[in-house]
Amino acid sequence: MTKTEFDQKVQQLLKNHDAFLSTKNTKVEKGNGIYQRYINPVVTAEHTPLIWRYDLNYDANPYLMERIGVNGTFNAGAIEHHGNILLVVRVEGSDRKSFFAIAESPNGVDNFRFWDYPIQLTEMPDADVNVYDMRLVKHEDEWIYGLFCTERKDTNVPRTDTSSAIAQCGIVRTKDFLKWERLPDLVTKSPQQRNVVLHPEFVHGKYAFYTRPQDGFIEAGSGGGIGWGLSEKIEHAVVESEIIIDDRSYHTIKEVKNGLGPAPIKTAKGWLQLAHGVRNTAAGLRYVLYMFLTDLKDPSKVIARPGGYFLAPQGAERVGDVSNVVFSNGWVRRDNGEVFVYYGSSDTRMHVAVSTVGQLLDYVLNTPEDGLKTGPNLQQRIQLINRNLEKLHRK
Ligand code: M1P
Repeated sequence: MTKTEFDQKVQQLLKNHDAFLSTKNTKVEKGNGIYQRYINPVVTAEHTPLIWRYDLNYDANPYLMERIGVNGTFNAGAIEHHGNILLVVRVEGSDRKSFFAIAESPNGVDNFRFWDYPIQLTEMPDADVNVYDMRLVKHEDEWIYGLFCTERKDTNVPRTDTSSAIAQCGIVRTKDFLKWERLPDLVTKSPQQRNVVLHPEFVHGKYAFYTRPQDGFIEAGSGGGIGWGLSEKIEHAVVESEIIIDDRSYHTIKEVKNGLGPAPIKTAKGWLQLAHGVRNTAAGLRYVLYMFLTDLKDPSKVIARPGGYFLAPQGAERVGDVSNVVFSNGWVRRDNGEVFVYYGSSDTRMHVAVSTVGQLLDYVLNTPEDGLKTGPNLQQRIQLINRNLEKLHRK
């Protein structure tokens, strides 16, 4: 390739990429009345800037190769900022390492464009091996916090065990999304912590955390469930004791494990909570999203538990690097009551489903609770059928 051809090809690449980023997204026509999915994923590996992947200099890259690949973009934290939607996306390189980067959209459903530079976290003395799944929350102390999973090698295992890892909760804060202050990792009694979320308000004058204590990196062991604990400070956050507010249980969508998603949304009737539940199957783990409502004054008290899942992987969402997974750690409530639920599918790409506070409250308050057995759950359905047959004058 001559230099002229190279330059023309670069221009074409940039043009094609811009056209791709500008693609309009449209609602999936068929909905369930609870939320509306969108046809296209909102952020994919292809959305990442070309300057992150290609070396655009002829002398250094005469074949115009992709130098450093991106494998996936998923599990993003979300927030509204100056009227736009910001996603702090988990970007996974082809080297398996994740980092955080901000993608911004004017409408929250398409035209997401990454900022030029990814977020560069300050390293702690015990450096992160991998970081992922940031939950953003605008706290009443006026900082915007990002809580994320920091993963390091478990060094207390035989040398031949090259997989065991320890997950803990890293904490950063910002006011402008440009400067990020790293605080010491959260300290709890659990050997493993993932899916930790900061509650947006003080509770009894303290910082309140949703946790997920586990024995193992993958297995819940004697731990598991969504936990809750308070800390005096955020600068050296310590949760001395955790209570489980939403347990995993046999023959439910959260039999194997569960974990909170994004920070809850405050409504007149309680805190709307979104979480993921995991069950095992012959085809491997299946991750779905579910919801519940907690008390306004005591956010650790569950006051409504709709049975079953809220959103499960569907169609193309079911396939990816870790198939049969949906995972959400970001949602945004807009001033008009709309709620944009961002979710990653199969640890590969990001999607949005749009609902409203009214719909979500109706869903959590009126969906019957799981009776935990076929008998009572079938009775719930029979009652629904009876009501409908009466309405249709067939009974
Ligand atoms: O691979 C599925 C998900 O697995 C983990 O979730 P959990 O801690 O509940 O098992 C996380 O690594 C998450 O990022 C991932 O999507």
